[in-house]
Amino acid sequence: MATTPGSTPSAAPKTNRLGLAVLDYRGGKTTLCAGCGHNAISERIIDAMYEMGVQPERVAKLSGIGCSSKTPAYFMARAHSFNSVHGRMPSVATGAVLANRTLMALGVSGDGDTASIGIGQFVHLMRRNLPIIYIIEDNGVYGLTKGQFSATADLGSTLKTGTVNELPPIDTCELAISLGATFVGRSFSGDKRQLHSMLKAAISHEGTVLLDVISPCVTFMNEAKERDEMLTGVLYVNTKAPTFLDMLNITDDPLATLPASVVRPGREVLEQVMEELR
Ligand SMILES: Cc1ncc(C[n+]2csc(CCOP(=O)(O)OP(=O)(O)O)c2C)c(N)n1
Ligand code: SF4
Ligand SMILES: [Mg+2]
Repeated sequence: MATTPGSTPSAAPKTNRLGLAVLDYRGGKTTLCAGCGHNAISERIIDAMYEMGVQPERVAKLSGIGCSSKTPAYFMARAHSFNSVHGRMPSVATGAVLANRTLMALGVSGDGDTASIGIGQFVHLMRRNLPIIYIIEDNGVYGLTKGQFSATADLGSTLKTGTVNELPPIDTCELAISLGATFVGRSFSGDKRQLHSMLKAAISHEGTVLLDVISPCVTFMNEAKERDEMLTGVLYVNTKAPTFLDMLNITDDPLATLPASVVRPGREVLEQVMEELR
């Protein structure tokens, strides 16, 4: 290492097993409110991916619409990214993973994106055991559209405006377990240690991971939950279930790399199909 005479050599940056520094896992500067829980979750994702030595270019970040769904722009700039339509991330993620199983899918969604407009797509994703880490950044409100209650808001929780929620919440973890997700957990954006460990475990899991992360919206919500009232941690794990890729016997190679001779049926096959339809 080159040093100026009289100066002490500066320490080389710490790197992971790929020789990458934590800087290689960072993204753009956040535009979310100061103190938003979602920012803390992005930080934990950066740390966990760095420590696990995940190649950023192997990751596909997928999201819907919402403050939470904007966050993939704030971590892992070197990864692939697809910001989809409100509540429609699961179908985009399914297509991406089926087309290229070498990708590690990381879905980031909100409670509105998942449990309100997106509930139909969410339930079908959870029952397929598609390999994906699906994070719900759960604040009980539609933060991006200025704080309407979502379907996960606690009964009796209040907005800063004083409006009280009178509907019972959907428990996304309970739903995911009942539908067949194979790694289900709940954490809190402010619990650095727990969330960090759960993300690292999630990265190692093969199958659908659902992490519901309580993530306060400091701008619109008066928090009804407090950390001590919530049961957090990994709630369910099943490492034996076949993944959707196994069930469909999906080839190891990305579909886009397969030659026409493999993906296009020959004339005889087409003639046989036509014959069967006659
Ligand atoms: C089809 C459609 N309907 C409604 C909207 C308006 N909209 C944008 S974000 C959002 C809710 C986001 O809430 P959530 O997923 O909880 O994310 P947060 O902002 O709280 O992180 C809504 C209703 C939209 N963009 N598209
Ligand atoms: S409005 Fe709420 S959810 Fe959106 S960035 Fe601000 S604090 Fe976060
Ligand atoms: Mg929300």
